[in-house]
Amino acid sequence: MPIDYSQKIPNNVNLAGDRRLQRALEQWQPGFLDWWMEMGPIGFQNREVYLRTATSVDAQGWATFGHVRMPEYRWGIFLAEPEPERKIAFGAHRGEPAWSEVPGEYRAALRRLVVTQGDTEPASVEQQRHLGATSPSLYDLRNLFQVNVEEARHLWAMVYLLHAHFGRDGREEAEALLRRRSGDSDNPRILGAFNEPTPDWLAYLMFTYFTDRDGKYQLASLAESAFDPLARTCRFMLTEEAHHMFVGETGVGRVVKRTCELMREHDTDAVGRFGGIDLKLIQKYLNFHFSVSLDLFGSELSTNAANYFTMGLKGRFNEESRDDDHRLDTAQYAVERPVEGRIERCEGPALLALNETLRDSYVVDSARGVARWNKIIRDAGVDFELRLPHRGFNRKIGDWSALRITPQGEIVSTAEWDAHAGEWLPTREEREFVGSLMRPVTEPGKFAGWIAPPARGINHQPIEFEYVKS
Ligand code: BYC
Ligand code: FE
Ligand code: FE
Repeated sequence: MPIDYSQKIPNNVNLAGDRRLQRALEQWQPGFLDWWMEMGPIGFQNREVYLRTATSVDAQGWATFGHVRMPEYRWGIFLAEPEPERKIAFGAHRGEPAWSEVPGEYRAALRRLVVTQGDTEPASVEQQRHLGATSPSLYDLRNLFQVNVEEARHLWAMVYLLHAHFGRDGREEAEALLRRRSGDSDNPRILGAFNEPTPDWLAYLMFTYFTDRDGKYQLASLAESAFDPLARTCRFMLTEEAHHMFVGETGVGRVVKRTCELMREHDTDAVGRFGGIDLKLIQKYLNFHFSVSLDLFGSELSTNAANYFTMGLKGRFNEESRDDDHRLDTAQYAVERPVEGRIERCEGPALLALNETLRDSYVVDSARGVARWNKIIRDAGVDFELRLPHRGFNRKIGDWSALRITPQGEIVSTAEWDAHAGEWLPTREEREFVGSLMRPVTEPGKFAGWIAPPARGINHQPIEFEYVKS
């Protein structure tokens, strides 16, 4: 079904054919817009931004680009096309037809997953709302806003499921999603990383590289769900997610490139006085955002994850291409864990290790972009290598959180950790320094001195295009 843009809420789920649901969502819509005006990007709500709007949901889907004011962005409900006769690919119900409704016995668990996923989306918009004031270019400003409107649409995606499939408690959860606030001590967002501030553009670029990538892996797991509406909505969200990670990978790459240029030009590692960000400091930001994002996968061994899998609610990354029984009745999986002061690989039931299995895929994927950043450094003739820290470093969730682990993966005492933390994570002074570089550049085609221009513009437009009109 094509997307119907004539409706108050654009959709491809024939909302007009279900008046009760349509009315309920139309009642939620003003609250959403209030939230967007209150917690969305500060200072740019009246500006025209060159945004992409989805106009089709197939994988090669094309999109329309044009200048729009963000509050007029057509947030809507877009599900990937159904797969005819789709069968459940894993768990106790493997081989049975996928569900179009929520089975009563799985309602609470499924609602929890949908709410947790939905909560991260507005949280990220809240975390990034003040960045517009210090954008390094109009190109970057536009990308920030593209990410923001799409994350807000991801909230719509989950709210649709709550309204359409979870009755009254679903509607209450949809309201609560508009009430929680990132970093609020009374009513915070659900997951840790989404309550951290995103104080500057380097933090934001790292966030879109590392934290949006958690989104990719979680959405891909939910895209396997036996609950077909969830699977289809996540499949479409993943096509939007690709751009968010592109912003992160190319953005950090451009910072790295600029730093290397300054290093060559001034023949020094310390580029701070020339308005750049030292590679060592980039490494510290990387350490922080990688470790915080690893926490988002949950504990190494998790009965929640095992239950979600067996129930058919949340699968593995690329579930169908895996060569096993897809039930994990007897399968084993090796997990790296701290055991009595040593780090060991322990075999255990694969079913319990699903969070770690997903984290493993994420770590491999994360390393690919780091390798591309290192190529930029090598090509500039600079002798330095960025590295992912050990997975136990700076963890707050799971087995590692009880210990202090260096980026190299050594177990150390709390005293030793505290003495060295400033070498591994950005210090307050360093964050202040990066903050001091964040001065807005608003002339089309111009870029702040700490970041290189991109290789090309958006949608074949030139780099000096007026991506955000004044
Ligand atoms: N912070 O069995 P465990 C995205 C809780 S990002 C706080 O280890 P489980 C995006 C947990 O709830 C993708 N609490 O965990 C990116 C549990 O509580 P109970 C978001 C945490 O349940 C950028 C207890 O600790 N999507 O889309 O297996 C921009 C023990 O938990 C945390 C999803 O997360 C934490 N980090 O797994 C915008 C998908 N971790 O039961 C958007 C849906 C764990 O003791 N969520 N806890 O009360 C899930 O699949 C699971 O909830 C999790 C946790 C993977 C997050
Ligand atoms: Fe999202
Ligand atoms: Fe995202």
